Amino acid sequence: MSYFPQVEKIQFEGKGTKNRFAFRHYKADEVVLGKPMKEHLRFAVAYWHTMTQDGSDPFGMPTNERTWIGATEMDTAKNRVEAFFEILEKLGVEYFCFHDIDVAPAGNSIEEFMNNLDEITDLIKVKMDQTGIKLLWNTANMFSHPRFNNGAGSTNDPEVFAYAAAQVKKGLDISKKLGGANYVFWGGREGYETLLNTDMKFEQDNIARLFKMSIAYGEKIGHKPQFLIEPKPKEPSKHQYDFDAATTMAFIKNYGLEGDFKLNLEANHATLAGHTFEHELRVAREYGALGSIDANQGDMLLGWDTDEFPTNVMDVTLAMYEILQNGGIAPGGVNFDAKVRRSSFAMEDLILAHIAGMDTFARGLKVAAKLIEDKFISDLLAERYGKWTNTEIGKSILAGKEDLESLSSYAYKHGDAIELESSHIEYVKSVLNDYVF
Ligand code: XUL
Ligand code: CO
Repeated sequence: MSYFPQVEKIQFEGKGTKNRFAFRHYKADEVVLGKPMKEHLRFAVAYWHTMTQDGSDPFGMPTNERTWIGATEMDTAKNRVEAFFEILEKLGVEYFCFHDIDVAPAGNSIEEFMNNLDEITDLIKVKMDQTGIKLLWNTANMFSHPRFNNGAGSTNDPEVFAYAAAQVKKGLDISKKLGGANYVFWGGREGYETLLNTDMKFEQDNIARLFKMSIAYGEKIGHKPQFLIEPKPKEPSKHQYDFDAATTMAFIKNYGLEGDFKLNLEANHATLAGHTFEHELRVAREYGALGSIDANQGDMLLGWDTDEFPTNVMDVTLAMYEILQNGGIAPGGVNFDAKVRRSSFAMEDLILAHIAGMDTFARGLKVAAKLIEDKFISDLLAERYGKWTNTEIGKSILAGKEDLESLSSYAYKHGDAIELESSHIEYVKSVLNDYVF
């Protein structure tokens, strides 16, 4: 049976099309900088927003019309698998991501939960084999259930830690079964409410302990996904330990995890941390730790994680520039960790929202590629830092030939003759506008 009988497979029709169910910019096989768009972008659909989100908010009841709700929770879970793969196939998206709890009901015991997971992921595997669609990453939801109210890896209760470990073990077993390319840890409750009752070092040591157990178990079962930590500064925790890319890199290095762990960066998490998305991508890229991205956008006027579908071409262009400069993000990808607005409650909005996100990324990719071809940004850098390579003093400092005394003599001799150059930032931004619009 079809859940979207009115929707055909989405085709590229170009900018002028009046067909809402068509790509205006995303052409999977169009070659950009020597690679087809689909290889640059490696789009993934997120199970939690697309299949389980009901449109409710703290002030209102569910709004979403969803035709896959069945007689029992397991019926619903099975229907969702069918509907999910129909969405992926119709969009031409080749990857997906999920939390354990998104795909299978928790049941009344850990055994029931794990059995449900086995049954549903077997079904998912059949669909993957039939369609060639692949698992970008899975993860364990260690933040929704009340047992995790004081964290999972960072909990004050070793029994909760053991439960979290059981979920991660199962997550890795599933990752192996489905050939997952990455495995994500997002520590929604790995943080604190007040420092008054918190042993910060002990909690972070324990998070690292859980990560090391995960690396060891992956090695034991012969399955080595790229492990990813997803930073976020807050929400639901007041303070999350993996605050942003730089803080998370300090954690990774502090615990010697850099061989196995990279970052999964999310646009709305970046802005919640007071950074642009491109800042977070740049930090990770410079550490050689840019693993994957969660594509969405926040709202300037709201202070929380609104997880909107990305439609801002300027922001996405700057993000895609970082990704291209990184040489791509495979085995990571572009996962739409994004949800339709409460008032976009129709089934078809799920398709339209992904088309909007995919078209925005296609445009961002093409503009970023043009910026690289034209050397727009590299020329700016070469000019701005030019004095380091085209003056004697610049060359001499970089060659390690100077010290404080020699530079002090130089400054005394030349000090007041420094010729400063304007950065012409407004002009630069105006030219960037010409690329984007
Ligand atoms: C929450 C968030 C998560 C992670 C996976 O803000 O982004 O959905 O992506 O746990
Ligand atoms: Co996310």
